[in-house]
Amino acid sequence: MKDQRPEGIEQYDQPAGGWGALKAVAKTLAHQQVVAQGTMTLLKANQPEGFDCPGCAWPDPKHTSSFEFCENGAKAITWESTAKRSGPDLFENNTVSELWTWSDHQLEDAGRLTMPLHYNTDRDRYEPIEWDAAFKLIGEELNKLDDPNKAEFYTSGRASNEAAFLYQLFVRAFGTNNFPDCSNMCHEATSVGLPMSIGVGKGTVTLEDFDFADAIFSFGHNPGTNHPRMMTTLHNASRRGVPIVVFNPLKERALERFAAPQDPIEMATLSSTPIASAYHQVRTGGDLAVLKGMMKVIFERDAADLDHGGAGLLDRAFIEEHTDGLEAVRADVEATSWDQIVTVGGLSREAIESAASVYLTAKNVIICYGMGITQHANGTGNVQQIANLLMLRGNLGRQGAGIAPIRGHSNVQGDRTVGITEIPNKALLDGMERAFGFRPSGEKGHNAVEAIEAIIAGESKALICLGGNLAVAMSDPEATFPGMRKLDLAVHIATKLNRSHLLTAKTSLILPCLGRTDLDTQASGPQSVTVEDSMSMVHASRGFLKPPSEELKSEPAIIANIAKATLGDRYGIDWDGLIANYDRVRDKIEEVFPDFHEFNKRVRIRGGFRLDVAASFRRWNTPKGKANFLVAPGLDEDPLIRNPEALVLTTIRSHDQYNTTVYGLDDRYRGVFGRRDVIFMNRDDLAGRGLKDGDLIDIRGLVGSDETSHRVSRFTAVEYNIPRGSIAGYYPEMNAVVSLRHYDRLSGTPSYKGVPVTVAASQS
Ligand SMILES: Nc1nc2c(c(=O)[nH]1)N[C@H]1C(S)=C(S)[C@@H](COP(=O)(O)OP(=O)(O)OC[C@H]3O[C@@H](n4cnc5c(=O)[nH]c(N)nc54)[C@H](O)[C@@H]3O)O[C@H]1N2
Ligand SMILES: Nc1nc2c(c(=O)[nH]1)N[C@H]1C(S)=C(S)[C@@H](COP(=O)(O)OP(=O)(O)OC[C@H]3O[C@@H](n4cnc5c(=O)[nH]c(N)nc54)[C@H](O)[C@@H]3O)O[C@H]1N2
Ligand SMILES: [Mo]
Repeated sequence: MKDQRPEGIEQYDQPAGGWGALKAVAKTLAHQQVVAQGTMTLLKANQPEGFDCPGCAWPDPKHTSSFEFCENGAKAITWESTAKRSGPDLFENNTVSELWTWSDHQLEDAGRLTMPLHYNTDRDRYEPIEWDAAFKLIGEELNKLDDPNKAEFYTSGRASNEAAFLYQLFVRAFGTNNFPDCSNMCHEATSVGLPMSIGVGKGTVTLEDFDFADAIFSFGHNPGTNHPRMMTTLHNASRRGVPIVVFNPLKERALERFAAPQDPIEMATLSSTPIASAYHQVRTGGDLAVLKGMMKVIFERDAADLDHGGAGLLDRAFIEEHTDGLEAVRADVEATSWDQIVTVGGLSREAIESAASVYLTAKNVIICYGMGITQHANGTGNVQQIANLLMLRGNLGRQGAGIAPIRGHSNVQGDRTVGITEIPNKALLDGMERAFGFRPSGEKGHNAVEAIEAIIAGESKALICLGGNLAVAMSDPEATFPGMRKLDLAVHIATKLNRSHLLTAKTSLILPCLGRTDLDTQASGPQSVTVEDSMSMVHASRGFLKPPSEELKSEPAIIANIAKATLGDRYGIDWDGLIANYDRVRDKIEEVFPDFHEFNKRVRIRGGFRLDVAASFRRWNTPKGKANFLVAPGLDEDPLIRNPEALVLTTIRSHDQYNTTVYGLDDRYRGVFGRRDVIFMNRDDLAGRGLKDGDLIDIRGLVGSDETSHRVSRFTAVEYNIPRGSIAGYYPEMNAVVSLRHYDRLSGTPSYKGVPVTVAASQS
């Protein structure tokens, strides 16, 4: 009975999408007081003349010009174009200590920032400061450092190509490669893993490829919430009869059933379309086992086919001509027993065999994946096994087939393309020298975890953040927060207030910037910026709303001014000229990165253009010029998982949040309303600990912790359909149990989806 469930927990029986999604948008519009302007804004999202939705990085369908409805895109847009303001009164009436007690939701919900702010230590308040004074202060503080490597320059993936490019130019001219970015916490396992496999750290498919796929596999992503426009693609594929095989510990509603808000018949008849043809509830962290299991089946059936005089099931021509390393992978897979695979993967051998059958029956296969794959201690290994599986049957570099990492932030891929990387390669250094006449340092800089470690150790003294909420997004607030408070300089370029801004340093500044939806006017008139989506399409984005305050500057303008105040006329870079007309920034991008040839011309073509992804054409930019089959040894991501007391926690996004931005407290599709303090658990795991649905529990992380650290208390256990041994809770709250030292050694990606923990009845 419903009233026996914990408060706010209900069974959600509807399909994803449908009228529920339309109602949710109406509610968001009203809450942000943007009803009239809001609907107009929504109509311009992802349209040729409009702005790029700041929601996700899923590509726009080129051929349609009608409004593509997306509930969570609508939330992202209205959250930015809200009528609410964090003006001077807010900061005069509340000390930073008082603001600290506000929830993450309350901080951002106060509205758009309206003027530059400088922290007054004596009054414990942020106070207005003139822009010029702010820039001067930043320049002085940066120039006080005896080594440029003592500063960290963070980027969150909303920054446009133009902003990110100017930022890396400034930072490299300043003299460091310390570029921690959100990608380090997200798809870094892709950015590191895929170049080793296929010579490029990006996906190989285009949106059109989905029309030609014969089977689609989905590992560890939740498109109904995080990439809702992808549901149109999956919905169409399902209706064409394409099998969609899902691996996810949770039964995500949109991957089960989806009603397309665009589909008049489904809307009128309250019907929906099944999405997954098979749904495998893999154990958290069990993907490596499943992938090896599928390869094992393929090798076994291939051998049997050869024995019976067949031609085998592998694409031998492709393997021969294009790849290296198959035998080592075969040996690793053959040495892995079915017992191990079934135990670690949490799926039966039959289930894995049936998935392999779908794979073998399909001529063209696309494999999509998200954070369930990358945010593990063996995230890079996971990604590379996906590439292996595809290569066995030549499913790369041909129509309807390929690898599709589903990116996060709307321009996270573009930021990397235009130079936000702590490991600059020769092409980048050569390009910078060609375009600007100086050769930047080639020394490796800090990624996100390394930057935080250096800050905690007191080695790094200054932090500049181009967007984001680094302290809250990062693991281990117990270690991260006090570290941030030790800084000499903290600068945040932001649209809205968040907790990272409240971790004040000796000198702290908040610099308010324009968002995607705002009109950006510079000396030559209104400007467009450009972004790159998950499928390497580059296109323009132009905001049109009147900015929330006349004080706001664009991100490129803020960066150029910081650069001028810090560097003076070092290297003769004409910062004012560059920001007067962003075409000039794009000309420089083209000079540094030849792939952007005729950038200004091509970006003015409707729909933009695709950057060359060599692997899409079977050109492999690896040392041997071949795609590499790579071994990921073993199956367990962490020995602690073997601890009989341990459960593996995965940290997930609710339907009402954008990363650390919490729009609301509902997670509709999972049946959670009005709260986030819940942990999803299997019935047997509860019973085994003497617990039941609704009990208050304490959770303790086991990696790098002692009895008292990495603990959260008084969460409510919710009995849920999740495999035994796996539990799930919300990000960012659960970062408190994730150790900063727990990450993938190859890529540095924190293991947010594979945290060994213990759970017990609450002691407090
Ligand atoms: N509305 C909205 N849109 C977003 C975001 C947002 O927060 N809100 N964030 C953006 C960003 S930056 C990113 S990176 C993407 C994130 O998009 P996703 O990759 O979808 O991210 P998550 O919600 O973290 O969840 C991943 C899914 O993986 C599953 N999972 C967890 N552990 C495992 C595992 O071990 N194996 C497998 N196979 N599955 C597992 C979870 O059940 C969940 O369904 O979305 C982007 N878009
Ligand atoms: N436990 C756990 N931790 C995780 C994850 C997880 O799944 N589990 N996911 C990780 C992932 S995938 C990512 S990408 C990171 C996200 O890490 P971040 O990118 O650092 O975090 P966001 O929450 O996206 O940043 C939100 C802030 O960005 C600012 N902002 C919004 N729009 C703009 C803009 O247009 N310009 C500027 N300058 N600022 C803007 C606002 O001030 C807002 O408060 O978190 C990571 N952390
Ligand atoms: Mo992300």
